[in-house]
Amino acid sequence: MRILLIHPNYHSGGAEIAGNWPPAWAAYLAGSLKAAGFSDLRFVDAMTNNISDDDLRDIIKAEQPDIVGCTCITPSIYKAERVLQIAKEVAPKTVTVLGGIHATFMYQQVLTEAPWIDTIVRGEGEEILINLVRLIDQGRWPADRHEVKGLAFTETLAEGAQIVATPAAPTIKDLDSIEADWGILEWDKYRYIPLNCRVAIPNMARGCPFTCSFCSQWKFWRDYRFRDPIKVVDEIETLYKKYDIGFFILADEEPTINRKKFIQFCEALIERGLNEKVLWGINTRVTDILRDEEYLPLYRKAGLIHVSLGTEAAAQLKLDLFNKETKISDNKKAIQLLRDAGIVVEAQFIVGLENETAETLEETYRMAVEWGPDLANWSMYTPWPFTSLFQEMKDKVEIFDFDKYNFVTPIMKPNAMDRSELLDRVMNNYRRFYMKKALFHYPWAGKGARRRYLLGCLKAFLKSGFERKFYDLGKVGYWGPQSKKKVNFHFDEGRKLAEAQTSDWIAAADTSRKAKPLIPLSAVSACGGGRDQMDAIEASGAKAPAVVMACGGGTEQMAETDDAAGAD
Ligand code: B12
Ligand code: SF4
Repeated sequence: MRILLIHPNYHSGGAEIAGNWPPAWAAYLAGSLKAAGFSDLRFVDAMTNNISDDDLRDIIKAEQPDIVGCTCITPSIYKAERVLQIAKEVAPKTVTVLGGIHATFMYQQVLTEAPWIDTIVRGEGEEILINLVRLIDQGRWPADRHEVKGLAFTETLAEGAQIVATPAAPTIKDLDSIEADWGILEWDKYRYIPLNCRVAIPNMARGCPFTCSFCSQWKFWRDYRFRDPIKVVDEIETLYKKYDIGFFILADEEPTINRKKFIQFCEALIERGLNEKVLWGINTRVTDILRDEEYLPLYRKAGLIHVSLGTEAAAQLKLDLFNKETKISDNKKAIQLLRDAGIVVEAQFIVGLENETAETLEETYRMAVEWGPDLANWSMYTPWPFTSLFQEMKDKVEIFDFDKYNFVTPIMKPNAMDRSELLDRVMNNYRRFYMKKALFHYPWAGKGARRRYLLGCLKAFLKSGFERKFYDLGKVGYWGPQSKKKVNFHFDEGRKLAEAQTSDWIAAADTSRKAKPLIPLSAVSACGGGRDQMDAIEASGAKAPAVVMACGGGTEQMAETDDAAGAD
């Protein structure tokens, strides 16, 4: 049974300007497949190696795999569909499998527009893929495919073709049962420009207990689960000793929510001396930083150098729309605390909703200067069709060309300006912010790792600026304010929206919560869980929280409890 996993060759000038990143999905799936006895496996990273369709065709032809598995997020969906089309053309007997978030929720549309895809794996891939591969190995594909949970496929019946989804598979409760096989990656390709070293993306926790309205992640992973922090440190030790990584980011949505485990993780890194060898970064929430003020020096000592904070907005109204349940004043405080602890802090703003104006964009710049983060990031609001915010505003979305759903292309047109004006103003914020930082901040930011890191980030920015990759500026033809009238986003306006399939998914999530109902309600509410979660909890018959706090920092947070849902 020969399996070929492929990461599609999709690029957009956002986070990837910091270097080449190893696709974690492939390592985690490969580890599980090998543990189940399927070791004839190869991985092709078409993105990092910038592999053309023709070259990919030759590779697949030479391999003649039994199964080709490809990943997709929303923006890479068309590239992923093309990868599997090529696979089908050159190896017609191969079973083509697509996984990842976009296909999970948009399987109807994907299977309709790409009928060469034999099946979609919905949700977390490890267990479902093993079940699928076993079925194929036993010669029971496609006859018994209904028996595998978590699949979607097209079935040809007498009445015609019909798209079928089998019941959603349960989430993987014991994340420690998964061991990544990082050995399938070509390690010398994965370099992090700011530190000029190899980079990895291990995964410590899956899911998020919050329900921000613009975000798809909490919905995708359903319940929140955490690995044994010591096992994660073992993995990092291997990544350091065997693959020579010098930096990693945790792939997690929110690794700090369980403070007790996060502290164990930090202490184990220190005990093993890994903190002296490897620096790392995380995404997290403002509320956790405020809660953990006293632990920030420990986090820094453990090697944490970069925290990307979901500050999201400069206006409280917008935070409320996002169901973020944080306060503007919290943002400033969290940034200051991180900087005081010697940690590089990045503030993220989401811009480009329909009510964005020149003034609101200016306000985000003013806030970025006033709050004083080391790095700031203005992401274009991207209406993932499976999010609650999208459901509320879908009448106003005009562009369904998912290739451009990438945080750097303005998908929404604000009422008060056109898209190129929006891009220009965002660039104006970047120019002013980083000019100030480059001249007055980074060169004087002490002597240690923080300064080195910041100068490295500046190098990555400059490199992508010169190459015109930053924000896809080269592709859209933006050369500065004078060129804004000529900008062309190359939208394919012929693309139409199809409904996302989330209802069975939400029902499955609710069921899994019912099975393990004791989400510490104080934690959920204290950290900003919205109605969706609360409904699930109430439906489960659990007791409602006595106090619903607007933002984090409650004494009963998950950090203090081990039997919290997702705490282990
Ligand atoms: C690390 C990361 C990156 C890295 C590395 C990407 C890479 N090479 O893999 C970098 C920095 C390059 C990056 C870039 C971008 N990213 Co990014 N990234 C992430 C992050 C933080 C973690 C992803 C990860 O590794 N997760 C861990 C693995 C194990 O999970 P997974 O990939 O989902 O895989 C599991 C399942 O999906 C499934 N599965 C996945 N693929 C397959 C395939 C098969 C065959 C099967 C069976 C199963 C399966 O099984 C896996 C194991 O359970 C996520 C946010 C998050 N916390 O998840 C955003 C995220 C994936 N990124 C996102 C985006 C939009 C982008 C960019 C477009 C942004 C930009 N303009 O720079 C680019 C696109 C780059 C590209 N071509 O893929 C969005 C996607 C949203 C969406 N709805 O599509 C996310 C979710 C962030 C967000 N806030 O919304 N990203
Ligand atoms: S905190 Fe909000 S934005 Fe971050 S992963 Fe959770 S739901 Fe998404």
